[in-house]
Amino acid sequence: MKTITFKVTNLECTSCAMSIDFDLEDLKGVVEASTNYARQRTTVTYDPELIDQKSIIARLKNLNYDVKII
Ligand SMILES: [Cu+2]
Repeated sequence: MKTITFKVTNLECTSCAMSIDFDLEDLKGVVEASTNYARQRTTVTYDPELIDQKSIIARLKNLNYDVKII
């Protein structure tokens, strides 16, 4: 398993944070997603044999979130 942390700069409320987590956890290979609204951070644990970092970021961008890898 690998873990990455992104900064998501345009979250508007805690339910945005929750819906990011649900969306990411729908992706095959994502084990856990956890977004902290106050810190504007999403931490994702994933299986690198099933999904890569690029696909996870692409998913967030599709949802119109601004993502920076930190
Ligand atoms: Cu919101």
